[in-house]
Formats: sequence, C-alpha cells, structure tokens
Amino acid sequence: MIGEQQAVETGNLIGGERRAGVSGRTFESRNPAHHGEIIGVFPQSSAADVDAAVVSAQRALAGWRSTPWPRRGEVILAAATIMEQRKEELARLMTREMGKVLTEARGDVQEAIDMGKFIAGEGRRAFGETVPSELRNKWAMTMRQPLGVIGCVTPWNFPIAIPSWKIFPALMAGNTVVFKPAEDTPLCALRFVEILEEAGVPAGVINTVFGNEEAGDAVVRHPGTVAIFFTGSADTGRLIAATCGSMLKKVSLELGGKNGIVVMDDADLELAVEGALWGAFGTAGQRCTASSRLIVQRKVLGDFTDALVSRTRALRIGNGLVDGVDVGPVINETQLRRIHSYTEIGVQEGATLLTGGEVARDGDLAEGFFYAPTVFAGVTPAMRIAQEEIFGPTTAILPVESLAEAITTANSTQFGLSLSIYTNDLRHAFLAIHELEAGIVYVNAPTIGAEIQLPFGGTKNTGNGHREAGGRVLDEFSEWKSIYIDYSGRLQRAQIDTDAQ
Ligand code: UN1
Repeated sequence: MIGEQQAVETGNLIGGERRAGVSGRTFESRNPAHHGEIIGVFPQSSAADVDAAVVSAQRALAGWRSTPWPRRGEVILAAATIMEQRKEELARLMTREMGKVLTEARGDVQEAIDMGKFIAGEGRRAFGETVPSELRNKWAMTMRQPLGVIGCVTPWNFPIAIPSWKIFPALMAGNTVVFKPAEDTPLCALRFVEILEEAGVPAGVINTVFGNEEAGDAVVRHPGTVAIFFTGSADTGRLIAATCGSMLKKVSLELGGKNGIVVMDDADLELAVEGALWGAFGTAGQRCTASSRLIVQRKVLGDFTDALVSRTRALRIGNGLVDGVDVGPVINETQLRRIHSYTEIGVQEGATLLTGGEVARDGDLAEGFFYAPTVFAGVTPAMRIAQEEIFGPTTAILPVESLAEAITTANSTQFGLSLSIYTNDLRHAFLAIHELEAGIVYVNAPTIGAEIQLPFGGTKNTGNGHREAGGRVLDEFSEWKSIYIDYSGRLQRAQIDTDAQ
C-alpha cells in the first residue's frame, strides 16, 4: 500500500510533556483512501485533560508575554523555516491522514509557512500609536497587550494551514494557547506542534488536547480560556457563540460557505470552465470556499455546461499520493453519506443530475471514501442544494438572464464567504465587486485560493464579523492599552482644563 508507515501513538502535549488522557479512552486516525490503514492512536480527552492544559497555559503566560516581541517573532520564523525544510514529509503525511491530493497538501503546508513568515515580521512592527493629548505637558499613546490563554478549535480540511492562521498570531501577540485539533487529523496537528517546540516555543506556551466535541466544548467552557478561535460548521459556531456570549468571552468564528461563481456571456469561457472545475472539485469540494454554485448567463449556459461535464468526467479519482490523481477521498464515512444524501435531495427537488452522484467503488476505491464529482443543472436558488453547505465534490448550475439577476442569485444564501465573477466587461466586474455580499470577491478566478496577507472571513452566517490573517490580524489576538503620562506636575482635568496654561 502506498505510503504505509507505522502508526504513531501519543498522549496530549501539556506543559512540554506527553500525557495520557485521564479517561484512558483513545481514538484512531485512519487513512480516508484506505480505511484499513491506521495512522495513529490518540487520547480521547475530557474536561479533566482540558483543565490540565489550561492550567499549564496559565503558568506559562507570564514568561511568554514578557518575552520581547522580536524574540517571539524569531521563534515563529524558526518554526516556518523548519516547516519549509520538512514540507514534503508534512505534505505526504497530510495526504495520508486527510486525503487531499499531494499538490494540494503541499499548498496547505505552504500556506502555514507563508503565515509564519508574514506574522514573524510583526515582532519588529507591532506598532502602537502616539496620539496628541488635549492638554499641555501630557503624553498619550497606545500599546498592544496579549489576551491571555486562548482556545483554538480547528477543522480537518486544512489540517496545518488553519491551525497556523490562529496559533502563529496568537503566539506572536504573547498569548498562550490550548489547541484542540480536529479528530480526523490529529497527526498533522501533532507534527505542527512538535515543530513549534523544536523552534523554541517554551513548554506550556502551547498545549494540545486531542479528542472530539467533548474536548472542544471543554475548551470553550473553561473559565480560564479568555478567547475562542473556531473554524467549523455554522451549527457548532452558534453553540460556541452562545456559550461565549454568556461568559462574556471573545469569540472569532469562521463558519460555512455557499460560494458561487458568476459566468457572464462576455466571459472567457474556457477560463471559466477551468476555474469552476478547480473551485468545485479541488480538495474534493471540502473547502469552506468551494465553488458549490455556478451562476451562468443564458447565452453561454449550453457551452459552459457541456464543457464542464466533459471535463468533470475526465477527472481522475484516487489516492492523492498517486501522480495524476485529481480528486482524493472525502474525509470519512459520515461525510460520504451526507454528500450522497444531497444528491438524493437534489434529484427529489427536480434538479437534473448531469454526472457523478454516486459513491465511487471501482477497484481500490472501495477501500476508501470516494465520491464521484457531481454536477447538477437546472437548479433554482430556493433548492436546498443551492442553499446548504454540502462540503463535498458537488456543484450546482443556476441559469440567470442578466447581471442583476446573477448578483441577486449569488447573494441569495445565508452565507457570505467568497463569490466570483468571470467577465471581460470592466463595468460588470466593478458592479459585482460592489454588490456581491461576501468577505472575499474574485474577478476571473474561482472562489478558492485566498492568500494569507489579506483578511480572510465572511459576512452573514459565515461568521461573527472577525477576520483571520491579513495585515490587521493582531487586532484579533491582542487588546489595546491606552497610556497617559501627565508631566505637568499639577492636576489637569481632561475635557475641563483644556485651555489652561
Ligand atoms: C477553508 O476552506 O476553510 O482560500 C480555508 C482557500 C484556502 C483556505 C480555505 N486558502 O481556499
């Protein structure tokens, strides 16, 4: 079997030690392309494990927050450099554990390297402001302070990149972290954290507890975590927001998407087809940015659909470690069933299934969780397949007559992560940039592929108004302190003594 290696067995990483879970229960991580292959065995953590992790993070806070910013930046840069050296090994591991094809796994690791390098520079650039005071002989300025112990709860679809978006800036700002990675990709998380340790992150600054939603819930509820950073489903996000709301805890949520590509009559059709194929079926559609709706103007509908279907049929499904494979497995059996249930829903709703729509079982594929890339046509905005996040290789073509209808259709979901338009008309492009309700808009490119130096996140039910990455990312991970220094030697009253000499 390709890439098979010995299964890893580990405990949680708390205070620089490997600790078995308190309950003694464990779970396995398995290869979604060959379900028989066990990748590793990890503790099924409970509230007691999370408590130990929080206590360890609290103990480490004083030392880490007082470590100079530039020194913290050097540690993060060292981590990014180690990742760069071990990129291939990490990518191969990711393909085995999560399933995405190797080229994309390399991209995932690269995104984390980019994030590390980008944020490390903040070590010498985390500026505050010097602000004029309204009073004479009085100085006013601001500085950033860490939040404290923060909880990071991350998904399986970007098993290294997404943790890096949260953990690198959290550490840069002087916070300590309790990290609960997804149950489907614990080994990627373990390797990422080991690299942080190797780079010089002191014991207790990052503490990792493996497990399922029980552990995640304990991280959210623990009174010692002062802020929660979560990427995952809208349903879970709502529960987390409610808990954090009642505890007055800061919470950053990056949730679902129902992203759409608009294809105008004046578009470069070949480019649009290629973009749709990549946006819909890259990562087997398991991106929150996946292009799950294709909103196509009538004149090009026939040609676009024909080209897309023939290109979709030519995609090679298989183990992502094999050269030439385009679409890997989906993450697990539950997701496979869920994806197929949406095929049934689409058919029941009266959409036309053009290709795919079934579990792929040929030969070796029966050993894993593969789903044939699926295209529906004749979809209307109200259908569930046009509204709900499927998180699999399924896309829906929605015909429209005009730019106005295209924009209304694109905006007609509860989510607002990423929208795109293919057009050669500058007017159409700029109108779309203004009118599309999303945190990210692309022109002549699909909805996936955000770069870390720009803010990432969405409007509406995609989140709660926060952004990850980008130039302002430290605002999410630090608090402002305002400092006034009165050197007049007498009492000066703000708002009252403003004219005093
Ligand atoms: C996600 O799917 O949760 O923009 C993140 C992209 C990637 C990140 C996706 N850079 O598609």
